[in-house]
Parts: sequence; C-alpha cells; structure tokens
Amino acid sequence: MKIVDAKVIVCSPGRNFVTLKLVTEDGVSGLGDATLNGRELAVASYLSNHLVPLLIGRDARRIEDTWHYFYKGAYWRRGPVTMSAIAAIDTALWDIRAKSLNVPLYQLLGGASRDAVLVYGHASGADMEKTLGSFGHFLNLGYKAVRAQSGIPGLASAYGVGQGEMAYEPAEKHAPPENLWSTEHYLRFVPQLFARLRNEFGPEIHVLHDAHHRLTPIEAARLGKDLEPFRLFWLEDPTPAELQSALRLIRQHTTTPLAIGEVFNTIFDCQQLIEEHLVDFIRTTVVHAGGITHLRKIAHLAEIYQVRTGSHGATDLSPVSMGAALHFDLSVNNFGIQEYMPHTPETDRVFPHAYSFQDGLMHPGEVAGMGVDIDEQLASQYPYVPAYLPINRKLDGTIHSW
Ligand code: CS2
Ligand code: MG
Repeated sequence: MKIVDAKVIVCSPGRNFVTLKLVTEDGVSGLGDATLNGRELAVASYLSNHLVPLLIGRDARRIEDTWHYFYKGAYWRRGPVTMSAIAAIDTALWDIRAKSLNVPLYQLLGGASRDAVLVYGHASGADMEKTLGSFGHFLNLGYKAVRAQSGIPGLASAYGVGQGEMAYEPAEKHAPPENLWSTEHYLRFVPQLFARLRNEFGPEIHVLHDAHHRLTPIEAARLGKDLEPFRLFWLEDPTPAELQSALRLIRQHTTTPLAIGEVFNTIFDCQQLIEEHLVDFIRTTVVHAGGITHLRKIAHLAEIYQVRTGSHGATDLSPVSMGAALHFDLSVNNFGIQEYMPHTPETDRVFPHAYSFQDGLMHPGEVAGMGVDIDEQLASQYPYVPAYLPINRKLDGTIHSW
C-alpha cells in the first residue's frame, strides 16, 4: 500500500490550520493536523520541504516504522515543529489503515472502553457576572464539566476571555497583541470567582481553571490551597513546566488536582511529572505530541502511575485533531476528560466530520477511519493570514509567560 501523493494544505477558515493529506496507490486517503498556533508555516515547511519527499513510495501500513524513521532519522529530535510534523504523518497513516480495514479508528486502538467521551467547555466573561452568565449557558447546553476564565478587576485583559459570544481565539492577525498582567490582582480574584460559581451552581458540576503558566510554584501552591474548598476538577498549567521538579513544591501544599502538558511534545517532557505523581492529568495531544502512536505511549506510562489523560482541544487544534482525539479518548483506559471548543461554522464546512456532541459527551462516530475530511476546494478560498499569539508583560513592563 504505497503512498503516492502527499499534500500540505494551509487554510484559514476563521483561523489558520495546516493539514497533511496522504493518498495511497489504492486511492485511500488520510488526514493529519499539523497546526502550531502562531508558527503554522514552520511546520508546513518542515513537512513540504523535508518529510513529504521521503514519504512518497513508503508503505502506508508501516506506521510504527515510519514514526521512528522521521524521529530518529531527523537526528535533531523533539520540539513542537518536528513533533507536529511527525504527528500529522502518523495520524494520516492511522486514518488510512482504519479506512483500508473498513473500521472506525478506535477499533484499531483496542476498541471502546466507554460509550462516549466526557468533554469540558469554556465559560468566560469580561467580569465576574458575565462569567457566571456564560457558565450557566454552558450548563444549559448540557455540559457536565466547564472551565471558567474571567476578566480580572484592574487588568485590561486576561487569559481565556472570549470576545462576546465568540469562543476565545488568542491568535491575532499580523502582530502579537500585548497583554498586561498582575499576579497579585489575579490571586485576589480567582478564589472569589470559584466561591461564586459553587454558590450559584452547586457542588455537582465539574469546574476547571487554567492558570496558563503564569505563577511561580509558591504562588501556584497558594492558589491551589485557596481553591481547595471549591473542589476543582483540575487547576491547569499552574507554573511553567520545563523544570518538571517545580511541581514538587505545589504538590506539597495542595490537594487541588493538577493538569499539565498541552505544550509538551514528547514523553520526555512529562516523564518526571508522571513518575513522581506531580500531576493528575496529562494534557498532551495527537497534533503536538507526535501523533496517535506517541500519545498512546505517554498514556500507557501515565496509566502505571494512575495519571489520567485530559487532552488539549482548543480551536487552534483542527477538527482533524478533534476527530483523532475522540477515537483515542474512547479507547484509552486511563481517560480523564477531553477539552472541546466548538469550531466556527466556516471551519466545520471546510472539515466535515462524523464526531458529535450530546449532553456533555462526545463520540467520534462509526464511519471507517477517523471520520474527518477536508473540502480542498473550499479550503482554497481561505488563504493563510499571519497571526500571532499574545505577548504578556507585568505591569512594570517585564515580559512574562502568556
Ligand atoms: C489553552 C489554549 O485551551 C487551553 O487550555 O491553554 O487556549 C491555548 O492558550 C491555545 O491553544 C494556544 O494556541
Ligand atoms: Mg491551557
């Protein structure tokens, strides 16, 4: 089953996406997401100029061998660009294999371990009241788990707050927006937000929050302690995790569950976190952590340490990622939760898909393969527009994690 064609499709139906489409001599095609928010063309170039020429003629059934061919064969290992490119190839090969065997992808991953996948939505608002209103909206939509992010009194901007009804879309066209940040303002406000949420909506609903890499370990420890009465499902990215041992300090002070990993791209980025029980959920994804092949290895290591999966699923991960993630989520034993931000209608038109949402749960669908396609003609009507994630500065002007 030789690969005879490989296309890198860059399009922007509302936001930029990079999609790899592989076609075999039998006419079977497969898709992989290669979108890296703010650096899309780096991955598109890595694929087009370095990997696609080596793909033509390879046997599409040799998924594991192809993964190592491009990982070890690059010499320069790891990193988001390399691993997103390898991920796109890997995902497309799994899609092809499942189609060629006429089964939904999850059947090749060990079959279903559950009937559907718990997902969480994103409630946000410019202030406390608007965030509470948004939270109630997501409950009315049937979500059983909701993340809450709010504007912070005294700050002009904060992470995760959407513009009006629109879902939060951080990348802005042509230049990085500059945000201003105050940890003091944030730490004073967030416990008040979750006290109100619990008071308003009760103890049943799963509530989540993303600190988005902005706290020092001791600040994160303080926030975790302050949030304990509100029993969060998780506190995400409490501190930058390149130094995995930094999580030890937080762990010593709080029982608030911790989730990390959306910016990770190999098992080595999270091995210590998992083996030292420093996290409760690992957020690595099909698109940024080397595809289904590598994500399974991360999940299997996590399973040994009772760490559950909680894959990232923002709108800058395309419907191709969401489709693949749901097949993985349906099957993996130590599944925790899947992030789900619905894409725009124009994105969904470019990427028709079989996955569906109902009453707080999702299912990938029962069609052969991954169940996501791309309308290439429609995609061509949405050309790439350079876009950048924000830059974050403290009030005194110091650059800070965004
Ligand atoms: C966030 C994302 O969804 C999340 O948990 O961390 O909004 C993240 O900031 C973006 O995906 C970055 O492109
Ligand atoms: Mg996050």
